[in-house]
Parts: sequence; C-alpha cells; structure tokens
Amino acid sequence: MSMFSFFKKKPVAPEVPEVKTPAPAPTPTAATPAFAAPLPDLLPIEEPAPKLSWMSRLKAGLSKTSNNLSILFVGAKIDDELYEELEAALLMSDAGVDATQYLLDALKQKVKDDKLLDAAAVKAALKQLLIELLTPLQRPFELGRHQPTVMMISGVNGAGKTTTIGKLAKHMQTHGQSVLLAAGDTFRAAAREQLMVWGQRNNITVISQASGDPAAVSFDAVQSGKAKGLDVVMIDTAGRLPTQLHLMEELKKVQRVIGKGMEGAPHETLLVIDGNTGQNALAQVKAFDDALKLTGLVITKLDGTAKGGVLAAIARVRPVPVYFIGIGEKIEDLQPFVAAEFVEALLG
Ligand SMILES: Nc1nc2c(ncn2[C@@H]2O[C@H](COP(=O)(O)OP(=O)(O)O)[C@@H](O)[C@H]2O)c(=O)[nH]1
Ligand SMILES: [Mg+2]
Repeated sequence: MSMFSFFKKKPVAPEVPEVKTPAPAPTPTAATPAFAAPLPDLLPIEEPAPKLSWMSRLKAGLSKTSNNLSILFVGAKIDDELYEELEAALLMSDAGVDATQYLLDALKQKVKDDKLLDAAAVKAALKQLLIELLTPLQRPFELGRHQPTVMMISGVNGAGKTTTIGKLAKHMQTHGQSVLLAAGDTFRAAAREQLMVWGQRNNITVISQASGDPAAVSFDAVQSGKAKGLDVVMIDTAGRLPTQLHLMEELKKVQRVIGKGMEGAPHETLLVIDGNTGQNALAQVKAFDDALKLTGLVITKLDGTAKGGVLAAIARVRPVPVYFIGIGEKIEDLQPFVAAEFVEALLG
C-alpha cells in the first residue's frame, strides 16, 4: 500500500528524475538550539538501503507470537487441548480476554460449519478470522483535503512520537508535500531541541518557543502554515502518563486552541503507542480517545519483543484506525498498516 492517499493530486507531481529545488531555509525562531550539546538523532542522516524486505522484518519483529501460534498447529488434533493452547497463546500475544474469547468462539463455529478436519485448515480459518477482525482498522492516510492538513500527535513519553513525526515528514516531502513542525513538547527542553536540530538538518521548518506554552506554539504553527499555504502542519506534544489528569487537560486545551487557529483543525489527532506495552496500550487508546477523540493510531516498535496481539484487542474494544506501524528507527521502517500483511507475519 502506498504511504498516503491524496484527496486532490498535486498539480506538480514530480515524475521522472526529480530535480531538487533548494528547500526553504528553516525559519529562525526564538529558541536557538544548543548545537554544542550532543543530541540524539531522530533518524540517521544517511539511509542505507534496506537489506531485508518489509515483510521479512515485520515477521522477525513478531516472531515470538508467530512461533507460539504456528507450533500449535503442527500435526495437532482438533480437540479441546488445541483450543486451550490457542487460548493461552492468544492471551500471551496481548490480544486480551475479549478478543481471545471472540476468536476462539468464532473459530470453533467455523470448524463446525465448514467441517474442518485437519490442523492446517484450522490455522487457515484462524488467519481468515484475524484478517476480518483487523481489516476495519486499516485506513489509508489521506492528504490534500485541507490546506494545511493539521495533525496533532499525542502519546506517552518514549512511545515514539517525535521519531514518527520525523519519519512522516520525510515521507511527506518525498511525496511533494510542504511540511511545518511545531515543537509542542515544551515540558522537556531536550525534546524541543531534538526536533529543532533535526528540522535544521532536514530543511524542515520547526516552530518552537522557549517560553514553553504548548497551546501558543501550536496556534503559531497553524497560523504560519495557513499564511504560507503549506500542505501539512504536524504538532508534537508532551507525553506524561495519561493517568495524570493534568496532561489530558493540557492536551485538550492544545487541541481547542488549534481549532481556533483554523476551523475544523486538527484534522487528524493521532496517538502513538509503543507496541511493547501490552494491555497498557489499550488503556492508553481508551484514555486518549476519551479525551481527544482520536482519528488514528501509529503503533511503533513492532521490531523488538512486541507480540502484536494488542491490535486484536484494539479492534474489539476501541477500533481506532491504525494508519501506520513502525518496525525500527529508519524512515522506511514506518509503513501503512495492512491487515492481511500483518496477519501473514503473525500466522504465515
Ligand atoms: N526499535 C524501535 N525504536 C523506535 C521506534 N520508534 C521510535 N523508537 C525509539 O524510541 C525512542 C523514543 O522515541 P521518541 O520519538 O523520542 O519518543 P517520544 O517521547 O514519544 O517523542 C527513541 O530512542 C526512538 O529511536 C521503532 O519503531 N522501533
Ligand atoms: Mg518526543
């Protein structure tokens, strides 16, 4: 699947060898980043060619769950023991009680209805059920409906918000989109500087404010994006724990103020979640969705010890679309979520 779908094709779609026009210099802003201090790179500047395909790396990332599931079906008889082992494997994959029960019941019904007799057929039936469960989460990320498309990016600290913003900005640039970033994570000076330095290196303007009012920074960014006729404005936000009411109130205020900067904005309110946080990811989706009415999710870090089942839990309990999934720190490591691909990686 392509990275974005465009409501309106840009008239100047670069076809063959792209002639690089010099990008506009970053706008000087109040806070000058401290270049002396070594800051973590958002993304490596040189992008080595990917050695393995996206599918094989996704598969490797989810190997814990795929191994647990696949081994069940090897030469197995279709009996209570198989279902019990499957239940345990699904629970261990972070699918949660609700999705696990739903999948087991549906599978048993299918085995009965279709008179399935061998383990391979049961596995294929489970695969089909999982695809059906996850497909409603699949949604192309649309650009070009608004000028600019304003995106607010939320999530707890360390989930991967800033990294995801960097990757998305690069992907958008290669699709001919002009992008402006707002460093709304003003609680942490390092977070603000991280984005500023990254923006300078990548010729992407970053709006920042040393004074640190996230709502004001966001408002400025929206105004600037409108005035300059840019395509996308992405607003980074702070991410302390969602259980602290204060953060949610702050984020709600930021969201409201963005709406004052442009009617109907933010057009997308995304939540970034770390794919390794298990059932807590579901709690985060609920808490942020209750506060902000999310339009989409980005699930990162499906390349480590992530088990993947949390997507099934989300699909059952709070089906917010999953726009992108991440399997590493490089630009090509963020891709659109495709249910059939994901299930193939889990149960292929
Ligand atoms: N392995 C892996 N690491 C990631 C991924 N996405 C982000 N990270 C890392 O997670 C850490 C926190 O990311 P950051 O964007 O700063 O999170 P933020 O606090 O939500 O802004 C950084 O070290 C990132 O490089 C991913 O998909 N896979
Ligand atoms: Mg950050």
